[in-house]
Amino acid sequence: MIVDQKGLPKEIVLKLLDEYLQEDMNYGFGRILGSMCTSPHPFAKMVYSKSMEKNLGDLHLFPGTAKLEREAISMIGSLLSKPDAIGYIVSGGTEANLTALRVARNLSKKDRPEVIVPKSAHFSFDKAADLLGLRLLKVRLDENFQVDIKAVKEAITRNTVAIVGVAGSTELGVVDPISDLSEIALDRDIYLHVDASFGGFVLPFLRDIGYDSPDFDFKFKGVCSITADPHKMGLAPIPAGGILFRDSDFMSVVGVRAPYLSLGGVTQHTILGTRCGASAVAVWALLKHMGREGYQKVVKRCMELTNMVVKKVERTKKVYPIIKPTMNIVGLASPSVGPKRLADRLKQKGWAISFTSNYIRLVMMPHLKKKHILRFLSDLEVSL
Ligand code: 0PR
Repeated sequence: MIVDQKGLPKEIVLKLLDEYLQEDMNYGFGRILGSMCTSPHPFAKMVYSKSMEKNLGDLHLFPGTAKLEREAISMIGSLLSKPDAIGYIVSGGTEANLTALRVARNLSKKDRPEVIVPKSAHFSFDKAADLLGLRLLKVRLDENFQVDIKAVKEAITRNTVAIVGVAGSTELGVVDPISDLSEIALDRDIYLHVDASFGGFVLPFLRDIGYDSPDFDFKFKGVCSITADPHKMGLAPIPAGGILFRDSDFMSVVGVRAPYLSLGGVTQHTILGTRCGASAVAVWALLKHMGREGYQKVVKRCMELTNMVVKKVERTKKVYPIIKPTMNIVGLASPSVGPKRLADRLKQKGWAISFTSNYIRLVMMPHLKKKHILRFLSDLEVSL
């Protein structure tokens, strides 16, 4: 395809666009059960679309947006027991995890840096390891799919620069024993990063509404940084990830001077230069508009759907949850039909779900309603 010499009228371009975009799935149809993203909140979309020229890479042009980013981080920090946390609204969990490991590596000044992650860690850590020249040690999980603490201790060497704990694993929503990891980190003086990319906007509200939700955040003194992404359960438009650090000292090892920017230059601590200010503006506006109560309601609804799935599948006797869900993610094993075959059959019926080698995986996101899940469960039953 080439760029035409003469441009096309907007109506024609829009028609052409539609031909492509109608191939995409739509959250509103209630058929997407395998995604950690959802339809952004309409208010956030409105605010975002008004702020698209904002560039957080040039703070002197956009000091108001910079202030909003700081406040957005402080509000997320308040959900994670640290309103004075320092951090950035980044492009997503991948960049957030990369940023954290960059800080950990630079702090340690080791020649052959190693990072310990649970086997359940998201593949963004493989990317970070590749980019940062880290050796990644993936340690086993216990019978609850949490990282095995003994295995973490055994994996520590004099080259260890960081330990990672996951608070809401991608596949099953499991929370690692962050309290134990924190103790190890403090004891051995090792950086601890918590990936709450998904759980960061679920776990604080689960506790509020009376669920027995595990502690995972800055409450534990060993936790140096946390990933918590607004573009997952935070209802923010993509891209919006969150990286938060316990204090500003951590930033000193990743500062890069941009000498020509503004009067006398500035120091950037982020990986990206030009950064999406609209994301920070939208996250700020959403947190203000939703309040804790707004998110509590969202999480409550998602958990009601999750509990409904667990209850109904138990009756079929042909499918069962791999573990009791901690949050709104369910792994379902189906001994009579393998997960791939089952996922294929469900796909034929119009459902978008993901699967692993042992189970199909459902993520009960805010775009789903009870009627969608009931329809899914009846399709599931005839697919077994
Ligand atoms: N950490 C955890 C625990 C994650 O689950 C994810 C993404 C990341 C980090 C990386 O975040 P970004 O994708 O924002 O960089 N987890 C989802 C997954 O891999 C991402 C996703 C979301 C995939 C929506 C598909 C989809 O439709 O499943």
